Amino acid sequence: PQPVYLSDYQPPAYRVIHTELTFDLDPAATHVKARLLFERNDQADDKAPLVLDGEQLTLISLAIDGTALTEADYQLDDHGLKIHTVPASFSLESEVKIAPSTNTALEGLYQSSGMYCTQCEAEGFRRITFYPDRPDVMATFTVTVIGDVQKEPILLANGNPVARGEMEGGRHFVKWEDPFPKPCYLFALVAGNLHKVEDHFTTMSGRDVTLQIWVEEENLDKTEHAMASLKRSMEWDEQTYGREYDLDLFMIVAVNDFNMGAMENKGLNIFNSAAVLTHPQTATDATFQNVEGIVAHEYFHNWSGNRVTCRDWFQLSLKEGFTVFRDQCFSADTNSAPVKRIQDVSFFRTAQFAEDAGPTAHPVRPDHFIEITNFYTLTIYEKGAEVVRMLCNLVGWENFRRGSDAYFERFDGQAVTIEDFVECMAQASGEDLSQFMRWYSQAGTPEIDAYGEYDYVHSEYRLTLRQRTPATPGQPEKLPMHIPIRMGLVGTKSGQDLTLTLAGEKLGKDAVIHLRDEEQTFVFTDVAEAPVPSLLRDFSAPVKLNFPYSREELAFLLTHDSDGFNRWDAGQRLAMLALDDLIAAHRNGVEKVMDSRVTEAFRTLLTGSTVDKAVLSEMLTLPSEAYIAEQQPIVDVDAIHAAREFVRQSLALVLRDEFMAIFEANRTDEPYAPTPEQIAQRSLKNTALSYLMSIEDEKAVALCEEQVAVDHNMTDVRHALTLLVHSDRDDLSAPALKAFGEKWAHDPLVMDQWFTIQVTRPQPDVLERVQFLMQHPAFSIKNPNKVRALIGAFAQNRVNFHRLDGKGYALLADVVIELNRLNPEIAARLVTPLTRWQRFDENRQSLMRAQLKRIKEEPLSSNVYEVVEKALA
Ligand code: DPP
Ligand code: ZN
Repeated sequence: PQPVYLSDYQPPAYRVIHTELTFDLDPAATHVKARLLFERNDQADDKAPLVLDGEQLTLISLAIDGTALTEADYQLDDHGLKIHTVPASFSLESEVKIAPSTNTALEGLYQSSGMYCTQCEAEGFRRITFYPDRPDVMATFTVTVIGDVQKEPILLANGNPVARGEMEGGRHFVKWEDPFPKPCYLFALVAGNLHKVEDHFTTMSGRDVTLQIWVEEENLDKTEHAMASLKRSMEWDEQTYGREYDLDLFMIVAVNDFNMGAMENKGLNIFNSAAVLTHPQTATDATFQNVEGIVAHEYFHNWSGNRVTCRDWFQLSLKEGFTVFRDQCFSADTNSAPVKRIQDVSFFRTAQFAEDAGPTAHPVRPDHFIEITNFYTLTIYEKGAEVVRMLCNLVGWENFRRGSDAYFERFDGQAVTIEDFVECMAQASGEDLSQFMRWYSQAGTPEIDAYGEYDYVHSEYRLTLRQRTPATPGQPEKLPMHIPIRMGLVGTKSGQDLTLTLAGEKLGKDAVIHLRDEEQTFVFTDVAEAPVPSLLRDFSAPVKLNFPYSREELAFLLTHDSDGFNRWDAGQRLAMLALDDLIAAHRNGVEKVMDSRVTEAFRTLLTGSTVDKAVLSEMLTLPSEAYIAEQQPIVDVDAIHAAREFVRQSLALVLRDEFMAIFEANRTDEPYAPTPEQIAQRSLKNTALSYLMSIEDEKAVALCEEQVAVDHNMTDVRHALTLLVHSDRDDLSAPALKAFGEKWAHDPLVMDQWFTIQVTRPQPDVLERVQFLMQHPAFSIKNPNKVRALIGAFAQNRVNFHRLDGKGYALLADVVIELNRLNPEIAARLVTPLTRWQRFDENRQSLMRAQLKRIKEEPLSSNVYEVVEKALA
């Protein structure tokens, strides 16, 4: 497979003015007729051939302006069709045959639980018909769907239904019109025996929009939260960005087999059922919040993605980074803002930093790729969102909003680039953003070494910052980045933020300094007392910042920093220092000793804390094993696990009564509601229970059993069941797991949780469990959710996946090899943990590489090929 390059971009020679499609549905032989109105672009050569994409299509007929083409008129291969000569404007009629029932890749038109559905982003439409499958070709669509009256009573597509009727042989049709020009990746079709929940929203200009969520009948009671989230999103986008919905109908459909979380098809969003269905008995608080965020994300795409889309797939972050930033702000406004930020950053620093440091590292705007589905990454999405957040902070919200208004107005109905977006922000603010653009082109996480010095004599604080971005594949040399650092100086006597005066200018008590050079020194004057610097507040840039804090200084920031995020981060840094010592002790076979400063910090949090419950629960949570691993030069999975368990147990032994008091104080019999208050309370209570279970405290064991049995909500049940299963009390957990599995055998989303609970436990029987569960009737390798819940979750089980006999790696490779044939997109994603082999000891390195090589010997899809090739380069 050959890469495509951003620098090779050429505008299309022909544009599509209107697209008319007719689908005659059949599992093995769906006929798709297309009538496409083409016009040659002015700049194009009048001899330019018409090039259409098409894969896995059986061509039945082809005509231009009513005249059938013969084989001499065109050239057909596995990737498409080239028609040698065409007029300046013409209509192309084609008919093809496709087979939805055997489409296991879940791209294009396929079947899921008996219904038909589509996934076209990025390049799935070429599996539906011959078409210029690129986002810079935007057309209006008219779509007629013909199906069986009994099997497919519901026939949906984008836009508004304009006609429907009965046909011969028990068939019927519905015709849909989408008046907004769109690229074909936003096309959608759904057909099946679906049921709907309906609601309404009145837009800011007073238009009534009908809202529908379509599900299988048994899921009708699981749509309430998604509907409420949708209405809140619509209102938020009006109030925050002035964006109004544009069609009279907005539909969401839940499907069980889906590669992604959800898809923003115009007027017809298709969702993975895991990203839309909730019920207190079946979904956890985390799922409720996730659903809210994804519903918002897809809805927000209606403007940031659909009305204004990407010129080419290298610009993917233009819509994804911006839309993730928008959904993050929405969730922050709707829930606890500091907790949202803590959770996002905590995930980001673990997973995106790892990606940015690994063999598949790429810039927020990549400059080449083999397979675009491999680029729906944390870098494009989450780092892209961090870059937009920095832009927003750099220009200020009001300018950002004016820039965003200009962007939507100027480029409505167009396919544009990241420059177009940033240029709107530069114009709205007058800022020079040229150096800032490097965030889009340079891969890798910038590292900042900071050093500070207080001069008592002159009352000055000198802060020196030095930046360096490590080499990444294909980018050995990096230029300095423009890094905004929000900061304060916290007086060690007063415990208060001191006023910042820089070069004679008073900046207030919390300010942003701009690091642009490789090294810069900032001299703060009139600093009345010795300060501790609080740097990178609210994680103001996606960088690693090192400052030689003492443990006393971190304990001080933990209680005094005015920035909630940095208070949390000080606690994490303090815990990390203690963990580092314990990891070293474990490796050297020396007795482990708990750092009393950590214990005392926890005691203060548990007894005298004024922070709200949601934040408190985060502050009581230790860095994850994955995050700790990211901080080590060589990952020692066993030492990390042992050290972290030691800290948990030490804290639980000393602070048992305090944890128990927190648990008791936060129990409630209130009926379940996914409100921020209740979520915070449950989170805090369950965090306390986790500590108590780490020492298998008898009372805690009884409380877990009780919490599973009361079955008040899935958050509590799942948490308690997980604690039991992950403890050594198999006498209790085995019957509880069995009962749970039987009770929920009918609910695929709950069975996913049942799989995950079992294969994430630390006990050494997990590999055998995975093998056993792969034979379970609820498991199917063709369903991406099952693969993620069982195999994906196992690969996150650090002590078991990284077994020294290599069997964990071999199991993953086996599954990747099988999935490579069935669903290349999911296979390529699943292989990720093996690509991080450089981070481990030599023994594990060679075991992991051996499995990568074994995969590489297979006849590979371009998806898996690209990832494995990079990993072994
Ligand atoms: N469905 C994916 C998302 O919303 C791709 N657009 O991010
Ligand atoms: Zn998106």
